[in-house]
This record gives sequence, structure tokens and C-alpha cells, in this order.
Amino acid sequence: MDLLRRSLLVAAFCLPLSVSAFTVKLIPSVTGHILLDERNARALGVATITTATQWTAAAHRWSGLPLSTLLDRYGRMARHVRVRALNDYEVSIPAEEIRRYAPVLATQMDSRPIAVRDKGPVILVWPFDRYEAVNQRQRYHDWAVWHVSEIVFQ
Ligand SMILES: Nc1nc2c(c(=O)[nH]1)N[C@H]1C(S)=C(S)[C@@H](COP(=O)(O)O)O[C@H]1N2
Ligand SMILES: [Mo]
Repeated sequence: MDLLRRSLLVAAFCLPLSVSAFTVKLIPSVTGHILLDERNARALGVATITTATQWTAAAHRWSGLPLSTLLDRYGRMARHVRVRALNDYEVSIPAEEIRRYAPVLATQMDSRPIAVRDKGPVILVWPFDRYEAVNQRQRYHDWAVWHVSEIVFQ
């Protein structure tokens, strides 16, 4: 019993607890900033895109909050959405592209949190396999930001 308890404790400490946790700084067009975390992101909605990507050859299920939901709620007047990453990568995406193709801020791949070493914990995934135009045009691949850390509505 004691041994079992001890090994459970060890197992708990070995779990990469930080893997599922994420915060994204959200900057609406008008007011201060909002921290998006697992709980408030999930409360806003979840969608899934099943697609291959440039970094995963096979198709996977990418789930998370659609960026268009945030746009509707916090950036209605915004014309561009700037998405920044932990590694200082940054892109500016026209709002109409986000409304048109509804990319998802994926926080799960095949129902599991995405480790930082696998480009997580938050990746902006586009429906590459659903639309030929999205798959063909380089800009959508460039806009597939991984390690997302900040979103600014402009
Ligand atoms: N955080 C972050 N996301 C990024 C990039 C990057 O350097 N950093 N590169 C972008 C580019 S230019 C492309 S084409 C795709 C795929 O890049 P990869 O093949 O290096 O994964 O990710 C995009 N997302
Ligand atoms: Mo790229």
C-alpha cells in the first residue's frame, strides 16, 4: 500500500504539468488586455480542424478556440489581427481571411495537449486539407503560427 502510494506520488511528479497550461495575451482594439487561458478559452467555444500540416505529414485533429470567435467578441472593428509567438515570430492577418477560413487556436492534437517541443501549447491551424486555396498559397502556411503568445486586434 505504502509502496503503491509512493509510486503514484512519483508518477504525479513525473507528469509534465506545465504542458497543458497556456496563457495567451489578448489585446482588444480598444481596452487593456485579457489573458486567455485554458478555462476561459474553452468557455468561448471549441472547434476541430482535421488536417495535415507542414510539420505533421499525416492528418490530425486540431481542437481549440476559433480565432474568428475572438475577433467577433473583442475585435469587431479590427482590420488586422497580429499574432505573435514565443520565439518572436509575428504575422499580421487580415480579419476577412480569419472570417473566411476560421483557423483554430489549437490547444489539443488528437485530444491531447500539445507540448512546447511539438510547437505547442497553442498553434494557429488553418483548414489546409479542406480548401485547395489554403493549401496552395504560401501565406496561409506562414500564418500557421505555432507557440502563439499574443494576439492583437488592430
Ligand atoms: N512561432 C513560429 N511560427 C511559425 C514560424 C516560426 O518561425 N515561428 N514559421 C512560419 C512559417 S514561415 C511556415 S511556412 C510554417 C511552417 O514552418 P515549419 O515548417 O518551420 O514548421 O510555420 C509558420 N509558423
Ligand atoms: Mo514559410
